[in-house]
Amino acid sequence: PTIFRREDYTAPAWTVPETALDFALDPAATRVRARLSVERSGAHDLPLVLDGAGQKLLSVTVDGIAVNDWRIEGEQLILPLPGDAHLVETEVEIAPERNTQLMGLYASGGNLCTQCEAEGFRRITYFPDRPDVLSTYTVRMSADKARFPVLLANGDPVAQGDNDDGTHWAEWHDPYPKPSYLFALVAGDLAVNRGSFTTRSGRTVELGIWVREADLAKTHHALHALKLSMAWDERVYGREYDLDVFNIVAVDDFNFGAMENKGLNIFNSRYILADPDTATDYDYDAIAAVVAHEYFHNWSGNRITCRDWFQLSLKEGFTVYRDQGFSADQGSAAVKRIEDVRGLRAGQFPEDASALAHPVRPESYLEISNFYTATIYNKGAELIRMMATMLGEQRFRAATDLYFDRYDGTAATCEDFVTCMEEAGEIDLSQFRLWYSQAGTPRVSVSLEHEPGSGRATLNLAQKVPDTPGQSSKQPQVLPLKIRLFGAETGEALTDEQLVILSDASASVTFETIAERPIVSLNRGFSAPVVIESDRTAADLAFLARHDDDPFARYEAMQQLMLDTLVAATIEGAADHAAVIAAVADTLDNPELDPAFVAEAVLLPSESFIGDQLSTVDPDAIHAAREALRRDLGRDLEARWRTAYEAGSGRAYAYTPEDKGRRRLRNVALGYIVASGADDAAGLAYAQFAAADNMTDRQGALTTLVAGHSAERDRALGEFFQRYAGNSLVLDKWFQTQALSPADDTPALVTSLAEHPAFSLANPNRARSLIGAFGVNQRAFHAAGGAGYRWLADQLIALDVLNPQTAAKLLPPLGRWRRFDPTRAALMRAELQRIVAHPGLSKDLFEQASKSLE
Ligand code: B3K
Ligand code: ZN
Repeated sequence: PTIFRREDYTAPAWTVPETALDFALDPAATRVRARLSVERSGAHDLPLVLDGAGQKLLSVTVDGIAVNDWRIEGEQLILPLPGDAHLVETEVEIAPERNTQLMGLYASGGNLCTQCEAEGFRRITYFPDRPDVLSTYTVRMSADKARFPVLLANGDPVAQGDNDDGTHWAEWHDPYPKPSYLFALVAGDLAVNRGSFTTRSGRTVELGIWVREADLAKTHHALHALKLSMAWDERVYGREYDLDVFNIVAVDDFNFGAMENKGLNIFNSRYILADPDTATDYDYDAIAAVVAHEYFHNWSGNRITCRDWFQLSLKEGFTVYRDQGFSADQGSAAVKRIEDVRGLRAGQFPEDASALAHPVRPESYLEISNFYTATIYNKGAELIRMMATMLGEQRFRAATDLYFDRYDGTAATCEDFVTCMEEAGEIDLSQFRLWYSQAGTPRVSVSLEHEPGSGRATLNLAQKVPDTPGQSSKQPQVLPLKIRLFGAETGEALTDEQLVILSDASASVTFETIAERPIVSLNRGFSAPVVIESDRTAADLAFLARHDDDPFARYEAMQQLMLDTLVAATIEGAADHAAVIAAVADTLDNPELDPAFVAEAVLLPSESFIGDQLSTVDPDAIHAAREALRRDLGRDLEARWRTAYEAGSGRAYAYTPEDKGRRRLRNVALGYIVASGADDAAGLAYAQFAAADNMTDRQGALTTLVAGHSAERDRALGEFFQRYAGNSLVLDKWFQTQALSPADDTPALVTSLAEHPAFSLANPNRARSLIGAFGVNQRAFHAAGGAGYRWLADQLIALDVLNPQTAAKLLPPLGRWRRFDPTRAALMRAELQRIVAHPGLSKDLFEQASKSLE
């Protein structure tokens, strides 16, 4: 397969200022006529090259005359053209109902919809399918009126009408030039929840959320979130919406979360539909975040797009940073930061430590779909955050203003963005750019010395960026570390918060007039996405967990204390739990802390995060160590857990930050009560399950029950399935909860669930709910013998035939073989080899599996 390289970029030889598309829509056979006005760019005699894939080409004309001097090379249509400007028309036929990849035009639940990013447009029509060819689109659609009463496309509606054969038509026009990956259309039988938003300059935008009729009542949260997002982007970034309509359509079959098509976002229905009975607090938060994310792309992605796919983080990293800021403003910013860092550590750090590690701006790829990763998205967002920290709020805003102003209407690069940060921020970011080119998570070691006599304290810092595939002997990066010193005796802050920028391999910072022994609060707010190795003792960490004024640092001290204990217990078979128990008790006893924060702070690090700290992951020892600590925390603090549980009980459901926090702490407390082994525990969990007036409490109780063995567990699983048999999003939770279970029967259960009549590989949400969840269940997936590895490989091979993109996304757990003992590693490698050798493998899965073997 062809390797695409960043260094090979060349500007397009032909531009396409205008595109007119005409669709005769039919699930079995859709005809697409494309009329492209093309212009030669610069002096050259290259032919016009149009990308295509999987379609039947019916005709080609140039300036209205049929031609036959074109040829197909690979999947491209090569057309020599004599002049500098022509009108090129093609007609093709495609079959949406046979499109199981869900890229291009496809059918979902009887409706037709599109997904074009990154390279799906070429599955609809022949076109220069690359993000730096911007064109103005006019789209005409016709379809059977009874089956497809609603016809939507990008931009504004222009005209519509009925034909006398039972079909109807509609025409849409998008005045903003856009790349082909932002094209969208939807045809279907849909109902709409309408709203409107008045922009700060007084324009009225008509909003619509389109779903199947029965789901209309579940669209209010998403519509509200959309309005909040529109106002937030005006206030925080000065960005106003630019069309008269903004539509969102929810579909059940979707390869990822949602898509920011200009004026016509298409969403996975799990990020739109919510009511208290079917969606958890987590779902509500995620819906608001994804609605905001896609909306924010209108500026960071659509008005300014990417020059090539190596620049993907230009739009994704920045837009994630923007949606994180939005969510932080809706509730507790501290808890949001904790959640984001937990996500980074669960998803991106392991990627950076694996064979699939790649820089935020990659150098090469086989299949671009494989690069929609936590590194591009979440590490990319951390890069923006570091620049924002170094610039300060005002200069960062000036820099984003400059960026939006200078590059509006163009396809830009990461370099363009950084240059704006430098110019408006009056800062030199030459060395900072290494964050874009070097992969791997920097490790920072920290020690603090104190001379009581002179009152001098010295903080010693050293950094190392680990080797990653194809990259070794890396240069030191720019690490903005927020720090503060606290007095070990008084608990007082001894300094202000300082921003230390570590840019050398090592450096020291000195502090004078430090009378008492200082303890350092480090990387406050997680100001740099690094791993810290410090010489702080358990007592120091417990101290910070109690006294630090930065909530993130406080959480972090607690996590580090737990992690040190769990790592020791894993290696030595047992550890002293007293310090952790005392710190948790202290946190639970502190009336000033917000319950949402307490819930985060008392939660033990996940089994896989503990594994990430070890040179060789021992899943069984980790599980045993963590369960032992959970049991002791449950027993020793049982009265406190019951108090916390009661404090959160007896309230009617409301989705407010306060109630969310209470529910979260209550469910965490329930987990510890069950871990204590108390006789009434399963009964208590079942009672919560049965009485719950919302999905957060119902699923919380179910998760707790599923983690153990009891009659209540089986009863709850059965009732849950019956109650939600007709709701596929909730059934996903039923599969997922079982696949994530730490109980010892999970491998067997997952194998049988794959045979369940409600399971299907064709729906990506369902496939992910079982296969994806099992892959990240460290204990179950790595159960001795390798049956889990074999099962995953079988599923991926089967899924690859239908949907390569989704299959490839689920492969990484198998690629982590280097982190495990030789027996497990050999079993994992054998499955990767089996995948690579499978005939007819997609390049998506081939790239992931073959790179994982290297
Ligand atoms: N831009 C899309 C992701 C497309 C993924 C293509 N494999 C959604 C988003 O990031 O907003
Ligand atoms: Zn995005």
